[in-house]
Amino acid sequence: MNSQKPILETLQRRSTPQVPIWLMRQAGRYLPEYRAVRARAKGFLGLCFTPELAVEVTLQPIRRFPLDAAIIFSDILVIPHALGQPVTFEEGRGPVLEPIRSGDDLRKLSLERLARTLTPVATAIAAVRRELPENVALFGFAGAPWTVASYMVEGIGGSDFALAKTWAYREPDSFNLLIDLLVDATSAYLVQQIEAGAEILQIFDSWAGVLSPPALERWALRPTAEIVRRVKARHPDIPIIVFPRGVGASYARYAAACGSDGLSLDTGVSPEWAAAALQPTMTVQGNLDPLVLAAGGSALREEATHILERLAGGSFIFNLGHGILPQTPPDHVAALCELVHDWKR
Ligand code: 1CP
Repeated sequence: MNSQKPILETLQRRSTPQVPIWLMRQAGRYLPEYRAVRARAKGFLGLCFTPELAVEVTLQPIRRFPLDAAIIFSDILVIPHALGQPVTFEEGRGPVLEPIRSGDDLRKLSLERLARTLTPVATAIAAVRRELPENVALFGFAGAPWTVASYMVEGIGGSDFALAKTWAYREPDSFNLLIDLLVDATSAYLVQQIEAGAEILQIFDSWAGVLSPPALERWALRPTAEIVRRVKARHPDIPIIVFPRGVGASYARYAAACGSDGLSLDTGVSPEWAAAALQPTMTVQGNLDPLVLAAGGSALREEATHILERLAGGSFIFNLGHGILPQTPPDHVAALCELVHDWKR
């Protein structure tokens, strides 16, 4: 049934004639048609929770480029919102949350309204599935507990994580209650996405790389592995890709212990190393520098070729090492898709 979808074939470790490609954050501000829809939505969460609009922006990059997958338009911070934590998205500033800082604050959160609040995402997933070309697969996604917790505790992104880490180091038992709550919420939400029609999942741990190896094991790897285990217990045939950004040599720990089918590599991972250390047991995805895509020209051709030469011989999905940047010219995305699909294995 899925045999025409190269990404699903790849995740079953079968070789396809063309190297499949999709791009993290492929829907977004670099597309003028996204900015137009965003301008008429009631805020960013209004865009995520209005199925008609979420479907439209999910399909925009698919209409423009020969990508092998769509990813449902939403955000990792819909989970804190659905648990009852106020979240807003401010123009030019990114997400802002009313922070939770202690075990006491956790009492404000509840799983009770989770599935109902997130139903519009499921509705959008079902609608996208009806519209996608038959060779294009649909990703569902969520953030990993550590990354989502770090936004919940810090209140903003891109901080130094001092508050989240201090809580984790000083009061691991109460921090663990937050992580466990996120494991429950995220597992349930991912199952909901599969049952609505998601064919692959990606779990984003964008801030895994700030943790020491023991903290990584406890707060990032183990909770992520538990989510993978729970989702696979219900839906063993749905492939899962994990993106533990910035973890360096600990990618090998993820390959050994997180139970996913694929790993998404950040830009700093050497493709030679990934081919030797990860690809024998995992599908790997990555890892072009988003700034190379924004720059274009000969740098784009050289860097993309460097990655393809080293990884396209094994189980491989072309992607970026992190999300596409708003200043990226859409023409560069078209050129990259062509280069990847023309690659002769
Ligand atoms: O106003 C806007 O339009 C805001 C920009 C924006 C967009 C387009 C945000 C706010 N979220 C999104 C969509 C989004 N976020 C997707 C959609 C699907 C696609 O890929 O096309 C996905 C998968 C995400 C995931 C996400 N959100 C991550 C994980 C991936 C990553 O980039 O590391 C993270 C960390 C977030 C938090 C977030 N939401 C939005 C912003 C600007 C951020 C990052 C803030 C920060 O830098 O800390």
